[in-house]
Parts: sequence; structure tokens; C-alpha cells
Amino acid sequence: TDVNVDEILAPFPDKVKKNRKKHIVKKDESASSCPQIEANTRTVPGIITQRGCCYAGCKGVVVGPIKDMVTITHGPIGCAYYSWGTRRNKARADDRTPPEQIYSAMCFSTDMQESDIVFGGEKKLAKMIDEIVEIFHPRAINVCATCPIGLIGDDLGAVSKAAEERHGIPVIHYNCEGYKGVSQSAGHHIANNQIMDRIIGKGTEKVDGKYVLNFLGEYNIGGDAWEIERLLEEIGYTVGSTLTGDSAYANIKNMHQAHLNLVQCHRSINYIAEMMETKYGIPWLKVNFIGIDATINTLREIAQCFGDDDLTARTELVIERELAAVTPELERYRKICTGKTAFVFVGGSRSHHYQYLLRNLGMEVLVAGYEFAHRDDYEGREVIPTIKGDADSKNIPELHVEPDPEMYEPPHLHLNMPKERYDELVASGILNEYRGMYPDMVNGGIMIDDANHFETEELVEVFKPDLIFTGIKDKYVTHKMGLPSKQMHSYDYSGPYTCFKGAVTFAKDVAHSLSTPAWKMITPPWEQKETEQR
Ligand code: CFM
Ligand code: HCA
Repeated sequence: TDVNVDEILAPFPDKVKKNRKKHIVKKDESASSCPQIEANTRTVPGIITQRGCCYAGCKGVVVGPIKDMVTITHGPIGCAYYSWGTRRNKARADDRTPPEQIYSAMCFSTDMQESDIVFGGEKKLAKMIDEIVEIFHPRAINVCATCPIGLIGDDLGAVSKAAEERHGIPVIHYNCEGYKGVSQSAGHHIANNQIMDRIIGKGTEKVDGKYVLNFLGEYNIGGDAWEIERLLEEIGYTVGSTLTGDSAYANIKNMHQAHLNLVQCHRSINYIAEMMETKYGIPWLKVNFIGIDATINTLREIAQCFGDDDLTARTELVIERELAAVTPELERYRKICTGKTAFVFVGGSRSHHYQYLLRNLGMEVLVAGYEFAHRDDYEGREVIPTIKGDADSKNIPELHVEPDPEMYEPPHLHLNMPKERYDELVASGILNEYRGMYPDMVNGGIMIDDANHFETEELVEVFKPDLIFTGIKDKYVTHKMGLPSKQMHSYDYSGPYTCFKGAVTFAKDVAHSLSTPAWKMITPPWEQKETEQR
């Protein structure tokens, strides 16, 4: 299908048309490089975006899942309620964290009332922190701001500092008012800064293990992280901490001892990966455990970073065993999926990662989009120096880090290899690099930033995909068009979808969606003959 973007945008007023056109790029294999896409800029007012807010990115996505910290939402109850456990990031007790120290499934809020808005909420917050310490004795506390907190000027920093002095535990505050920045992305950045500044590097317990990895940008949705950790541990790695799926303050503070950082979701966590490289000299590797080939490639690249023959042999053994276990069942579902087409609209990384898995099933992604990714997630990190900041991005503080006088070690020493080999891994784009989604798009496919309902409907009309992967805001819009939709944020309560076994679970869910007869029985209202309409 050759899509005409101008035709799709035709009903918009000229100014909007001009704006939206910059957010849509067609993959052209014959072009020498990726065309520039506009991203991480304000949504046109009045357009029904799928984006969320800065608080959602900070509390809901990054800091909320830290299981042994109590995370307080300082604000009206709705903000806390709608970010309460809805993302399905699972957590369980382990050697360091007993069940009674896990708070991530609970909801804590100051429940600001009108009088608090008028007279200020600082006292209420301080009292709440005291109560939490008395009742739960957590190791550390997070305090997250919502829109009204910034508007009335409550000083979260001062309240948190005073509480720290009273109780002798870290009370970390996040000025992540919902309106900061243009999307959840601002909240990721604010959370990254505080985790880097206040948690990482503060621990002194030794992390044992010949090969210690951190797993950055994995939130354990549906148990995704557990499946990855299972494989990594079988191969012989120690996972120091994930950020932040099933993670604990008790582990995050020792993350500076790792040999290598793996980065799954580049969008939400690249700041910490980069800052840890500068401060401690820990290199990072972009990974993807979504899809069979992607998982195999990732496991081999990790082994390559250490260059240990035993590790390489065990990697191949695990790959062979897992492949043998899943191939027959996967083949069954592949038969149903093969030749089908899909759209993927998710937050800031899955629209790229899932293309690998869908390709393994013989499916093609015709349109892929992000809610709040930045240009580098589409075009690759090489464009970062050319990205111009605007008023919204300047609203988010940059944390400046420098090599730690005591803890910095050159990156090749972390990996125990000669400097020349390390430089080679960097030059060949394996370490400290992400090339973005564009290279993996199908020729003629569309890459779209901050897609709205109208554009989604138009693109569905043109491409007629068999399946759409999206979030709750677009799910029902497309259902009404008779198009099956899968929730790519919560997996519609399925999962894990990672690695080999996860690929089978995913294939099964997709095969079910594609073969359910219900969708063919629906005639959308606009296609019904007038006489049929009531
Ligand atoms: Fe990263 Fe995420 Fe995602 Fe994200 Fe999100 Fe999410 Fe997502 Mo929903 S951190 S960017 S802010 S992979 S919550 S676990 S599913 S939009 S594509
Ligand atoms: C968020 C969380 C979300 C929302 C999902 C959706 C998630 O962005 O605040 O819109 O369906 O994964 O739960 O992305």
C-alpha cells in the first residue's frame, strides 16, 4: 500500500497539518539516511493524544515499582488511584527483601482536599511520612508531586529533608508535577536524576559474582523480567538489580558494582545508563529480549562483551535447549499468524522491540508509532547532538555527573579486556549505542509520533491491518472498527512475553486474536444500511 500522508491529514486546519506532517515519516530504503522526525514536542491542543503526564512517567513507571520503598503521591486522590498497580509490574520477596517490606502493590496518598490546596499541604505530608515510618518502618520513602503541588508551591525538598533528619532514612522527593514537559518522558528523566543522585552508589554491601549485570529499563510487566533473569542466571551471570521491575532500594544502592549495564527500554532509562558510564565507567549494551532471534542475538552479544569461552559455550547450550523446547508449539501458532499485518502504537520502546517477535511469527508491521519517544528512539543516538531543546525540555533539570574520584574505573577494566578490544566494541556500535526503530521498519511502512485517534482511524482504513497493538485509549476505538486489538502495556493480563517461552505465550495470544470469529460478525454503525440502523 502506498499511503498519501497529505490525504490523511487533509481535514486538519493548515497549521495543524503542517505540525502533524513533521511527526510522520515513511520508510524509504533507497534514501541514504533516516529522515528527521519531530518528537518530544507539545501535542496540538484539542487533539486526542494517547500521551500521559510527567507524574505518570515518574511515579507510575519508574519509581512506583521499587518494592521496598513506600511511594507517596502528594496530591488529590485520583492521581494515586489511577497509578495504583495498573501497570502489572510484579514483585516478590527475596533474600534481601522479606514480604512485609514490600509496598509496591499498596497505594499511599496525602489525599489533598480543598482546604489543603488553599492553606498548603506541607504539614499534612510531614504528618503522613511520620505515620508511615511508625506503621511500616520502610527502608526509604519516595514523595512524588502532582500538578496542584507545583501550583500552590509546597516545598517537597524541605519537607523531605526535615523528615530524613527526624527518622534517619532517605526520603527522596520528585518534582514531577503532571504538567512538566510534554508527556511521561519528563517524569522518566526526573526519576532517573533522583535515583542516580540519591540511591545508586550509596550501598556498601559487596555484590558477589564473576559477571555482574544490571538490567535497566525493564519493569517486569506480566513477569517479563523474571523470565530474562532465569536465562541470565542459568548462563552464569548475576543480576545485581533491574530498574525498576521487581527491584529494591536495598539492591539499587549497590548497582555501581556491576560490570555491565543492559538497557532494554532506552527511552525511560538512557539517562542512568549514560550517567553510570560517566561516573563509574560502566559500559552499557542495548538489548532486546522480545523475539526469538532478538533474544539469541542479545545473549550472544552479552557473552561477546566478556569474551570468556565457558560463558560462550553455556550461552549456546541454553539457546539450543530453549529453542528445542519452544519450536514445535511456536510452529503451530506461526501457521495462523504468518502473512498477517499489524500496527504497533505504544509508549517509547515496545513498538520497536515487538517488530522482531512479530517478524518471527511471519507478520509484518506496517505502521509503528510512539506516544512520547525522542528523535533518538526513531533515528538513532547519532542525532542526539543535533536535537534542539525547547521551553518544555528546559523545564527538566539536567543532572551533571563527573567521574567518581574513588569508584571510577575505565570501562575496559569493568569488562576485563584490553582497551583496544573495548574500543572496537564501541566503534562497531555494540556498546553504548542504540540505532533506533527506523532501520527495522519495513520499506514503505509508516513511523508516526504521538498518533491521535483520527490518524489511527485513517491509517487503519488505508492499510487494513489484521491486528493492532496499542493502549487502553485506542483499544476500543479500533474494536468498534471491527479490528482486533491487543493491549501492549498490560498484555491484557497475559505474559510474560520475553525470551523463548514468552514468545510462545505471545504467539498463542496473537493467534487467538486473529482467529476469533467475533470481529467478522461486527458491522460498524457507519457501514450499516440506513434501514438497519435504529
Ligand atoms: Fe519503556 Fe515501559 Fe515503554 Fe515506558 Fe509506558 Fe510501559 Fe509503554 Mo505503558 S517504560 S517506554 S512509559 S517500555 S508504561 S513498561 S507499556 S507506555 S512502551
Ligand atoms: C502510563 C501507563 C501506561 C498506560 C497504558 C495505556 C501503562 O503511560 O501512564 O494507555 O493503556 O503501561 O500502564 O502506559
